[in-house]
Amino acid sequence: MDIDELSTDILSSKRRALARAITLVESGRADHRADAIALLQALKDADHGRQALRVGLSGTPGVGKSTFIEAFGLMLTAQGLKVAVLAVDPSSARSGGSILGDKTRMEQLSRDPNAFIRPSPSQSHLGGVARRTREAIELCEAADFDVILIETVGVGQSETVVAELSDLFVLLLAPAGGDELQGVKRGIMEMADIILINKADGDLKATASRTCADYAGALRLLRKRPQDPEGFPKALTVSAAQETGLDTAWDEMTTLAEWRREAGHWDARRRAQARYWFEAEVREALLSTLRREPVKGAMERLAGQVEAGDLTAAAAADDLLTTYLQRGPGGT
Ligand SMILES: Nc1nc2c(ncn2[C@@H]2O[C@H](COP(=O)(O)OP(=O)(O)O)[C@@H](O)[C@H]2O)c(=O)[nH]1
Ligand SMILES: [Mg+2]
Repeated sequence: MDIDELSTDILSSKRRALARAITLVESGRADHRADAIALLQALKDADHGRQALRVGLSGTPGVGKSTFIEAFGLMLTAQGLKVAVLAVDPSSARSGGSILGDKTRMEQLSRDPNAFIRPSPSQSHLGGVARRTREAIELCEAADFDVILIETVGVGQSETVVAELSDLFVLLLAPAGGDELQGVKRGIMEMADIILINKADGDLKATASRTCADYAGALRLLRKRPQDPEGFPKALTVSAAQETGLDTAWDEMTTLAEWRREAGHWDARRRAQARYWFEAEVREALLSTLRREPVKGAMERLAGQVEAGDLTAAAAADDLLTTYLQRGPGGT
């Protein structure tokens, strides 16, 4: 694989090169992994200075994510912006289909020359999906995309992953009657920069406005975050189907992003995310070492000795780590 050529082609925004590179970072083969690492480093070394606005988008199935991305994406490409759509879909391995599998709802966007849609590959664990998405984001950014939409189904942990991958985190909700805040976990609320109540049209319009007011109230009760200007996080109503409120949503996103950029929060967040993912890579690599030979077998043997009462758990763990991680005994 010619890494220099691939890197040059990505920097020249060649779509096929971008698609190939994403396939490369998705591969589980060791030689592919080495190429992927070299490619990503080559792009860093090129110092292209390109930054897309990375928008994380989360919501439960049926809330209208695909419909929203299609309409919102087309609005942005019509403004001349280049838009990439990626997904963090921890369920894809189980369901066999990806979150963006319903490409029918994104038919127009997928044909748009200024858009690039990449479904989530089948992966067995969230860590693998997170890494692939993080690297795909870097590739899209190097290929000069202006906006990267990162979609996820709200299943708890995956929102945290998406928040750690994005500059802005948008939560999509459906209109709901009653005074229950739809069981949205406080932790998720606290991550949101903008809450969009979708389906604010037809019979649902009035309910959507009430739901929006409820969430606006709930957001005001949260502790003020240093990375927010006055009035953020905020709740808005939109209709992806009727394509209303999308321009306002975009205005709010860019206003917030600009403010954060000027106040230094944008760079600070990206630096913190870089550190977070480095540490995650190290942890993941250590864990996979444990799952591979020779450590796996050694662990099995030691476990047997612990079970039999011949070794204490602490002594066995110390033995394993000392032998295989070249760590001094008793260290942590
Ligand atoms: N009334 C209305 N229906 C919508 C809107 N957006 C999506 N839907 C409908 O909600 C259903 C789920 O939409 P979809 O985009 O597939 O949701 P996803 O599972 O979050 O990707 C579909 O039947 C859509 O037509 C909207 O703005 N208004
Ligand atoms: Mg969908």
